[in-house]
Amino acid sequence: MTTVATALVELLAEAGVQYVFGVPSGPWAPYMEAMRTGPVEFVLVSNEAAAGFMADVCGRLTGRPGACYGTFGPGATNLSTGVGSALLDRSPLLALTTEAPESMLHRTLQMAIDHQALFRPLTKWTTRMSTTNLRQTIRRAVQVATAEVPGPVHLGLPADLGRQALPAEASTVPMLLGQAAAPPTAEQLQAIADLLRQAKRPLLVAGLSCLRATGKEAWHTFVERQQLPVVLSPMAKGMLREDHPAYAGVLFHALSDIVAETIQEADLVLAIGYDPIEFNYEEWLPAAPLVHVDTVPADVDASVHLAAEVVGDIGTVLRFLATLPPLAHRWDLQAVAERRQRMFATLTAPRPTLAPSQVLGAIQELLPEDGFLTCDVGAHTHLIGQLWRTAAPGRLIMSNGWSSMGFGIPAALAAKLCRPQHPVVCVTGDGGLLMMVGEMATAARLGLPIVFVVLADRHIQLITVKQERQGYARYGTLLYPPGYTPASHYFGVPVVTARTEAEVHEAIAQGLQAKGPVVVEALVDPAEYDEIILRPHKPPI
Ligand SMILES: Cc1ncc(C[n+]2csc(CCOP(=O)(O)OP(=O)(O)O)c2C)c(N)n1
Repeated sequence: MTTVATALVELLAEAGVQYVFGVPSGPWAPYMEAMRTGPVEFVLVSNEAAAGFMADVCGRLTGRPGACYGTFGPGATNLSTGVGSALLDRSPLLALTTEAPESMLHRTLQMAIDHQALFRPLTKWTTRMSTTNLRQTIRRAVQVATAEVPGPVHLGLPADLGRQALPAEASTVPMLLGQAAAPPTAEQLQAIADLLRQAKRPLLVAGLSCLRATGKEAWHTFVERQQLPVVLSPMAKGMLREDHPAYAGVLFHALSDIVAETIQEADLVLAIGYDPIEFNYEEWLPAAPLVHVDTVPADVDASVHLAAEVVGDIGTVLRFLATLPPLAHRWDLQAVAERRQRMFATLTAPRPTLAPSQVLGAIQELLPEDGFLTCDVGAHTHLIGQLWRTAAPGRLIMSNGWSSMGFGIPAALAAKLCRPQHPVVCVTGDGGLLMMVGEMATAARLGLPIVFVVLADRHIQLITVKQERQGYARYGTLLYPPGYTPASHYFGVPVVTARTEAEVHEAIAQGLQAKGPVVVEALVDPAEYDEIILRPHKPPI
């Protein structure tokens, strides 16, 4: 007999789902059994928020929906933190939760809240499953989750559904991954070419949507031929190497005032795949017209002069741009190079005490180019966003749309599960570690060889910097009392404490050779953050 549980697991496998992450409950037992004997693996985590983050990262890396599970009420609310990441960082995801059975739907019930209401603002679609709609609902959910702009779908499973027999369905929606956006018209493409030709200093800006687009080779052809300065959003890192002559820097992150010097010289901004979820246009655009190319319209206020908007398939636009003959622009690439050098020199200036930039330098030296770096959210993210050299799009995994602390550790677990052949390093602040230290048990149990580098400065440092910039005293930001020494292991994951650059280097080198997870706790002095992060993105008006 086909039950709902066995059919659901088969449908997930058909959609390309390899893992379901979560914390089980009684009503989920039939699904666990279907996974134990079936084609999808269940991965127990310590907190459902991690399950959501892991599903998000699997979605990003595979283009197939990631999947996660949480039980009634608190399971679902925990899960919702990770589901929000898939929404604002744009990953296809299926969030499964146990809901009240039909008979108890409007009754008082232990743990139960309205999951449909909970997930409505966090998803592209939320619905409740039944035996009559299961197959077509899952197929439709996969289509919705993977269609541009990708995101999460919530599927509520009534508690008594799993063991029920599933009748055959006559007609079903096909299992299609989301369709690409429609190609733009020839007139729209020509309008971009005309504006580029008329401009003297057109600036190229690549954003998060580029990661999902085809046409990356065409993009490189275009950049090589035109040699126009390129600015990236943090999540688009890897679209151009940081040592490329046209590379001008990353928006929003450390020393963005130096990047702004180039931005301010532009007389046209061609923003490709730019998703304002990372940083609103008005925050950084110069007083110049904007050309917006994305799968959705630009979200701008009245201060922005939108000269052209091309809503559709980004790859088609990139392939068109690659055909343009060289433009006669007036950019001073020497000045761009000088700013780039100044920026990197400032970010790596020698420091008397162990600085986060030195720890990053050691990782950069030791992590091969095919490796993945995941990072958490904090002052260190601002440093990584500008300093880290990213070999290819997607190799630096961060959350800049949702920007949730606690993202980095589960992201690393998911990266290693989805890309077992590639080395994976995670960088997190100590605040982020505290949020997700339970997942060390998951890493240990799965035996995943990941190096977790903790930048231990004993504070939630980004907030101390913000307090000081606003003229307030430090308050409520100290994590540990003075005299803190790291533990020797977290749930069986060995911890190596590093106090100098040489110790950091040695510990990471050893960690990358290890057969299982390792934590390197680098006792850093966060002083450098004060000078390099949260810089102005525009000159004062
Ligand atoms: C879930 C969540 N809570 C709070 C914040 C606000 N926040 C952003 S960064 C930060 C501090 C992070 O501290 P830590 O992990 O130690 O990293 P550091 O800033 O020291 O690099 C906080 C509290 C957030 N982004 N996400």
